[in-house]
Amino acid sequence: ALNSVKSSVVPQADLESFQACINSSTRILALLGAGLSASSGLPTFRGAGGLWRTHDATSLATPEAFSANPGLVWQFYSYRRHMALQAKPNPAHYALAELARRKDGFMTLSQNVDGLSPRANHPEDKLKLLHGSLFDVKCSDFFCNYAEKNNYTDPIVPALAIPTEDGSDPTTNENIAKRELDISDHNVPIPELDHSHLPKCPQCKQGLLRPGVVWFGEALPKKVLRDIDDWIEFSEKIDLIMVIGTSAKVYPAAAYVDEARAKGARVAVINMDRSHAPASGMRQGDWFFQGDAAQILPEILK
Ligand code: BV8
Repeated sequence: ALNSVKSSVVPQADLESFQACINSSTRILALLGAGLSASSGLPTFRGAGGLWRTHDATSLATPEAFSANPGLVWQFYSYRRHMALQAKPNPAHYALAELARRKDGFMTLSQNVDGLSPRANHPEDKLKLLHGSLFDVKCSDFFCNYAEKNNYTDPIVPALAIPTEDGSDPTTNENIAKRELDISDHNVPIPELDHSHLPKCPQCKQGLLRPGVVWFGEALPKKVLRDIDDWIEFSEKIDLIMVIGTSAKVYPAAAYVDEARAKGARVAVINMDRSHAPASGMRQGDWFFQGDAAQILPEILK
């Protein structure tokens, strides 16, 4: 019989040793970052995509930015909701969902808020969203517990549709399409939106709604942290952690790499940038698959 078709993106030896490891593993973790969705057209945080107009994305992803200028922060998130809705899961999202279906002891920890893993039908019980989702919204008033999941209204309020020059209705399809161009144009001025135009909490009628994501300086969802700690505690040994498309700079998410190592895990990094190994470096027996996750994952997980 003919040799198996040579893999197009990864060295054969690495492919074979990795696939042997996957097949013999019973407990596997995956830590996902923005690089997983790069091929779906969504910009990453650092590197070129880390800018929205003239703002550094991480400076907008804070409670301080929201209380100082909720209109600006909502325009940033409305843009990301819009882009994520236009994007499609790529072959890597589907390959991970497939692995989650066939491997009982596989758990996915995603830092991504773009909703693409859920849209790739990733089994819900095998997917922990560490930083929430662009499509969850909640009340920003400390004393109100209003929260809503799967809010896909785009734009979430008419005012977040960038006004048109000719004053026509900005929420029509052609104007929304045009808005997409304007938003990516760094020169289009960001209109000042005051609170009255922003989404209001339907429960307490006081607070503004905010995106249901975890901002810098905010705690990750307690239930998510508990579920992950239980999964790790329950694991006698963890065989492998895949670190996919993440600069692994954000904590506590990045700490799961060392937690897995502490339970015996080998590490497989899938990243475009050879220099983006986890902080604790690479060890004997680890893998580094350099390139686009959307090409590499279907290859190494088949
Ligand atoms: C907390 C949701 C405490 C929002 C995000 C000093 C000062 C202040 C805080 C800190 C500090 N030091 C540490 C902290 C804590 C801070 C932190 O870690 N800061 C870092 C920057 C140093 N962490 C926090 O604040 C966390 N909370 O600590 O709270 C606490 C505890 C109890 C009670 C109260 C408080 C909260 C962190 C969560 C922040 N929210 N997102 C939003 O999305 O808008 S994090 C944000 O960064 C995204 O979730 C993103 O996923 C995450 C990490 O980025 P990456 O996913 O790795 O993306 P990045 O662009 O960096 O990298 C992309 C990678 O892909 C690159 O390696 C690239 O090479 C690669 N790539 C590109 N293309 C491809 C590819 N790979 C493969 N294929 C490709 N095609």
